[in-house]
Amino acid sequence: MSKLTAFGWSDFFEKAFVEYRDQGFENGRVTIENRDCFSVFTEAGEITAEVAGRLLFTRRSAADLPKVGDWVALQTFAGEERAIIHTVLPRKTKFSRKAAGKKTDEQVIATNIDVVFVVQSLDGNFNVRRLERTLVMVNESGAMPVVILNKADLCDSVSEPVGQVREVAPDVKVLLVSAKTRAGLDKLKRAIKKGQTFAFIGSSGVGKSTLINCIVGDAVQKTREVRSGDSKGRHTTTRRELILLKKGACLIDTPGMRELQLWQADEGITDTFADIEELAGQCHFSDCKHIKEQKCAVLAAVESEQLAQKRYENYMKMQEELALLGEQRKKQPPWVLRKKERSQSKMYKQMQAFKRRNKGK
Ligand SMILES: Nc1nc2c(ncn2[C@@H]2O[C@H](COP(=O)(O)OP(=O)(O)OP(=O)(O)O)[C@@H](O)[C@H]2O)c(=O)[nH]1
Ligand SMILES: [Mg+2]
Ligand SMILES: [Zn+2]
Repeated sequence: MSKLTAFGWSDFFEKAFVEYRDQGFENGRVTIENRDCFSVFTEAGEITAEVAGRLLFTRRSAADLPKVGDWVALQTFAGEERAIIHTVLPRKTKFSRKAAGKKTDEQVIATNIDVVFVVQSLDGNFNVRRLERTLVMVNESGAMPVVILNKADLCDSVSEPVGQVREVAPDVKVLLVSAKTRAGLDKLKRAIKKGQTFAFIGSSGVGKSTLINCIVGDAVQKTREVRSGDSKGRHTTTRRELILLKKGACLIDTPGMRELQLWQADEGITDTFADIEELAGQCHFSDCKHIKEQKCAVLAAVESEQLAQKRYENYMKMQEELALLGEQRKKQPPWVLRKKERSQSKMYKQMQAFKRRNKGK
């Protein structure tokens, strides 16, 4: 197994990379994304890289720029630690959300993930509705979700939350763990396979970084006490980072996210709410919206309590959110956004300054 294969390189990427290899480019994986530069892991080790101007100006949106987890084609220079990222290779999976705030931009959190650990903690953070929402996003990403319920040591009746997860996600694996007492950690460690990439996602303070430290066996990630009283973390992890495990396999730590707004999640909803989608197929009207229509199988199931009211409401809320996102995006042509983004980029400003200086020469 080549070094890069242990960290996720596969035929999928090789096929796309061949033409670049022929042109003398090297392959590498983005481990850290900073404002203007990236850390990239290559056969020769970790290097710092910048994005090629051509890529910066031909991209359709910010989502096309390198993200943590991306495999890229690099131009390296003998004897130098710096490199230039020429191309981002096609992504196998992509975890996105709508950018926080009013913008209607896609924000790519991380890419080429095989398994997303959706972490919640049993100290007041546990929330089935948030779990449903996160599962929609993971299912949409193409990665496999696994639920981790951490801080089992702080909960007297663990079977209750576990049961609730099983109810909303019968096909998803649930790991009950405590990073503090180390209960369940063996199972978690066994789930981490060589050559695969695992991302940890969940609110601040649930213990993502602590779990990663347990797996690595070293304090590679900073962790911090949650505020007593409201179970809220303090956003200790501030950037996404891909961590290479000695045995092969990659872990991606992410900062706890306050908002998880959906980004294009039709398939994610279909997968996560398969029960409701199936019921919808039995509605009398094929375009039934399940709001007040006659002979609506979904409403009938809520009525008979076969479908939990709260689950139905959460489903409807997400459908509405997606419809709204679609409308807002239609109103805002893509070039408007692109122009705004470009005018803010450092490289763009430098280029403008260069042009001004050379004017009239
Ligand atoms: N009681 C208990 N505390 C835990 C457990 N796991 C983690 N903690 C504590 O929870 C606090 C927050 O843990 P972190 O690992 O920093 O949380 P995080 O999810 O990485 O948070 P952000 O980086 O802010 O997103 C730390 O004080 C940990 O010691 C656990 O299983 N039981
Ligand atoms: Mg953290
Ligand atoms: Zn209906």
